[in-house]
Amino acid sequence: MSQDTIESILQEKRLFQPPAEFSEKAQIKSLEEYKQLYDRAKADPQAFWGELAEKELHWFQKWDTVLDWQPPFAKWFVNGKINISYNCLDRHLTTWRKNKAALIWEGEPGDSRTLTYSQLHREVCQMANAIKKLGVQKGDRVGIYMPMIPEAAIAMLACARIGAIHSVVFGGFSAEALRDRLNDGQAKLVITADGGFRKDAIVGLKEQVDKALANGAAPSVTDVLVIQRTKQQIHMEAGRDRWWHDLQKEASADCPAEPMDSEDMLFILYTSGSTGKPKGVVHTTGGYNLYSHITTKWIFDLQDTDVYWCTADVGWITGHSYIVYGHLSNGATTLMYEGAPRNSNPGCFWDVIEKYGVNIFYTAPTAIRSFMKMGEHHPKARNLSSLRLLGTVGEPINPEAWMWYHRIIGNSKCPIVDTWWQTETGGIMITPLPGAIATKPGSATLPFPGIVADVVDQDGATVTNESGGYLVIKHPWPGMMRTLYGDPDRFRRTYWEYLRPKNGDYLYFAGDGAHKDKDGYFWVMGRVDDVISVAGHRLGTMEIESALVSHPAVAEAAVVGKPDEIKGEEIVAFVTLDSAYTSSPQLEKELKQHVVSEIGAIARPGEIRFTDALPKTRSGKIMRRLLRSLAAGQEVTGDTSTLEDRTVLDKLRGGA
Ligand code: 7RM
Repeated sequence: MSQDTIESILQEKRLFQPPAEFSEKAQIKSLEEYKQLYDRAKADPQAFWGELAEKELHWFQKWDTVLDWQPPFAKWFVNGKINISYNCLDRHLTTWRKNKAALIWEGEPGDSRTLTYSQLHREVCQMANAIKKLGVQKGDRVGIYMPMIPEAAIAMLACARIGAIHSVVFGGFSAEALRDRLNDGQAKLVITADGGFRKDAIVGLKEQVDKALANGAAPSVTDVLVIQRTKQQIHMEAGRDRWWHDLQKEASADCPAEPMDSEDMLFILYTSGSTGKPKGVVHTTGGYNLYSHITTKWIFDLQDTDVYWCTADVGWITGHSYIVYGHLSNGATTLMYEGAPRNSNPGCFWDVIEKYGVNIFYTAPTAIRSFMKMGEHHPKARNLSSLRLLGTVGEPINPEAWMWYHRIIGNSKCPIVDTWWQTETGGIMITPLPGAIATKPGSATLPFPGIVADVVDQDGATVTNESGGYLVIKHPWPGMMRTLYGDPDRFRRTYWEYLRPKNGDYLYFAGDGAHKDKDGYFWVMGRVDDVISVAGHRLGTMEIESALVSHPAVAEAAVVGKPDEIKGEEIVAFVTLDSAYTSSPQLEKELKQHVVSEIGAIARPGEIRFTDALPKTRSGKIMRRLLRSLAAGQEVTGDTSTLEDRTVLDKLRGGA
């Protein structure tokens, strides 16, 4: 981001106070209350988290120690026994919430379903018993590859109930990406559906599973459980594949939740890093349950009658923490929508809000920017007066989009929570508490109580002026990732040893750059590593490059992000070809398609530029900084003296 933009952002003068009528009823009612919580948590984190864990959650057995911190490895609520499925379901059944809507689901072709807490509990127990019968035991890994249907949440909760570790793979990923993730986690079972409705098409999920498992390529998988959704013809492999509706008929609805150790693994979720293969982020039971629960309660300001809707997919961390676990643990009503806005149905989100009287709405800046483009007449034609709180997540939100969201969707009365966090953090880290903290368009504002965030330089020292630096977290928190699955060393290196202050402290480095303004507000600027954010989805440049070079025509590839008005960034790939091939529009198409089949449609390059050579340093490192400027159509500035061959740059400029 250019210096100009940083300066203009930091000069943002608009300040939006929480509306008085909102604060009065809010969970956290004032800045003073926030500050008290924050200071208390900072002064005595163990007491702060221990008291919340006791008050907010059910434990089969209390812990001995709140935190055991052997940097960078943390254990929370040591020896405590807990089950998150119990906290999300069973404990509500003895209260008035028994027949409250837990999950409201709106299907893409217009079908819908509502499950009360007792109905959801019943289905989760049935699925838990069914997968037990298939041989799944405590500690086994289960792949979940599903469309946005209630059974996706049911499958997660069923795993959690019996202590199986789920690994949800976004339904938009390709068979290859699915296979890599199943193999990395050595999954025993895959839960999927025949297909799913995506925009105006049907996607063959089971078909992708078949491809992923073909020829023994994912040998750990012995069983596949298939939910019937689209009813298209699919192949069912005898002895391996079973229909859920067959097993459900025989499955008992009695399945006590397994008391899990607080530090037992709850799930693995893969996320892109700057190098090679995706990282299996590990979250454990007790700490994650508490952190997703309390952030949900305070940030989304849950009230008993709220209908809450998050537009993310359960395949991402946002869907895990803020569609399923955080909200059900609180006994809230969470809405799940299978559809997506598109030109043929540009108002579908606003229809859903009107139909269900949604009160709290959580979406991504990229979606907001596309709504702006579609025009305000769509939301204006619907009654959105039920909304009282709005949220955003996934990438920095530009002040213009923030203002549009505030005015057009929020009718200038709803607070906006711009929530900064990551797959790795388990829950929201920097955010307004909507009844307490005044907002500035484009800033995620202040850290959640218990989170010690800072902006530091390369030596890990606090940056004192507003010039910016690396965003770090200085103290462990309950929702933090515990390790990378099967690779504790990479966990240590990537997150905890990137920045090491002289005093030997461990800082968690998130991979983002940020600024802190005079009021202590955080302005997150985006990734400083080789991770691209396309429509809020994290993609590693290396993953895409590996996909490209796996095509016989490609000799070398370098991938960078180019600013895009709607999606935040678009993928531009610089490619050199094997001498037996020549560039052509046909080959460009083929390479794009190749990336789609290797990773999935979200990774499709917007542009492929063929070139004779890539700009490299003498030590052979591709100079992405130059490529980024070129991709954006900007002048290449800064130091180019380390370039091995300067003519390469001239050729690239010439549009070679
Ligand atoms: C929840 C999620 C994480 C990355 C993170 C940032 C970016 C997310 C914001 C944001 C600015 C925000 N998990 N990011 N939220 N940047 N403001 N409010 O997105 O693991 O998929 O991505 O997303 O770069 O590091 S994620």
